[in-house]
Amino acid sequence: MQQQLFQQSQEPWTWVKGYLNSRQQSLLLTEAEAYPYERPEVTVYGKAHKIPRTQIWFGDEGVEYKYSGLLVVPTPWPYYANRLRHQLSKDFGFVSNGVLVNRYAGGRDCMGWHADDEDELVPGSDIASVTLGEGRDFVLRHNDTGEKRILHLESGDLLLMHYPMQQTWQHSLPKRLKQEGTRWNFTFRQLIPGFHAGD
Ligand SMILES: O=C(O)CCC(=O)C(=O)O
Repeated sequence: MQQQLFQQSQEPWTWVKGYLNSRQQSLLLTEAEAYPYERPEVTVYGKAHKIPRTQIWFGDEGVEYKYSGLLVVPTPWPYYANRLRHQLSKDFGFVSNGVLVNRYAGGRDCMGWHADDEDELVPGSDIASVTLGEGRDFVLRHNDTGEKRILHLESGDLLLMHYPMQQTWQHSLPKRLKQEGTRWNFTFRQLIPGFHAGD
């Protein structure tokens, strides 16, 4: 497959536009439309609130993920999400044992500033993010300089976030009130299995 690779050489990410072809997008999207999403309540700075999007965590057995104080037990891998994980492994040697799928039902749904730097992530591992559906601005902000970058991620795009990006940049998906379409985002991660077994 011919791919267009945008490597911002001094930046710790690689943007692969059109990584998934239209057939791959359509098969994954049909599957993603049927996932049993949840809108959990999380506690941020001591205050409980429902997240402004829905999500589901798929992963290997024992790969539990703690997110804003919430322990998420993995749902077994669905067929096409698992196929994509193997494709990432074949194409980039990118290994993962879980994927967080976020569903943004229009431009009101969003994700605030954060870094994916939870303790259960395998130290030094990368994160692979795949977008489906509506294109949205994905915004990065450097921790020290405050410099911002906006990547308009379209359906089928892959963003490989290389170590140590999560230590030097935060990211967010801001509201875009004029946008109405649904966007799905798959972030494939490598977690330490059993990390939360004693919790
Ligand atoms: O939807 C996106 O592109 C961002 C997802 C994200 O930041 C995350 O899963 O941690």
